[in-house]
Amino acid sequence: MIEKTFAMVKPDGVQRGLVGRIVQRFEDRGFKIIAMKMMKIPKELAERHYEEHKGKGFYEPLLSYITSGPVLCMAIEGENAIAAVRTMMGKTNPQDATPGTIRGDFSQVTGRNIVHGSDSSESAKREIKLFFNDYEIQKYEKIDEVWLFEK
Ligand code: D4T
Repeated sequence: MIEKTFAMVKPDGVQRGLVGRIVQRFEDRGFKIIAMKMMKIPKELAERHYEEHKGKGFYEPLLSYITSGPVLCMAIEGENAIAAVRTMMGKTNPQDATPGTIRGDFSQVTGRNIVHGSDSSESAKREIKLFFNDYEIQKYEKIDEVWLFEK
């Protein structure tokens, strides 16, 4: 099923100059980037994004990390995109992330795990809405689609 998901290169990924290589991986897979923007996340938005973690020990450090510098936000579309993008990112703790995944190749600790991807269809919808306005989501056909998918 064709799905839309939300993905983010976190402040450490931006600072370490990994934006291009991370975006490249999604493009190489044939995923369609349907929205993209850089922003410094305001504290209130970070709190809404991570509201499920409120009260946990890592919540405050997580908020200061995610608001510490610009991030790159993306909406990505493709076959089974929600799970597929998470698989490409690897496990939350980079020590458990397989080599070949983004976290497994570029990061070492959970608190600096360089990317975020929505973990369910509900989160994907919620996060796309949280970070993008409707007019920022592009609806377009890419010329490689006839070769990426069966008719
Ligand atoms: P995100 O949301 O950043 O893509 O991470 P995950 O979806 O892979 O993992 P998560 O929601 O469980 O955690 C959100 C965020 O919190 C940080 N974290 C998490 C942390 O610093 N310590 C921890 O013990 C956990 C579980 C990392 C990601």
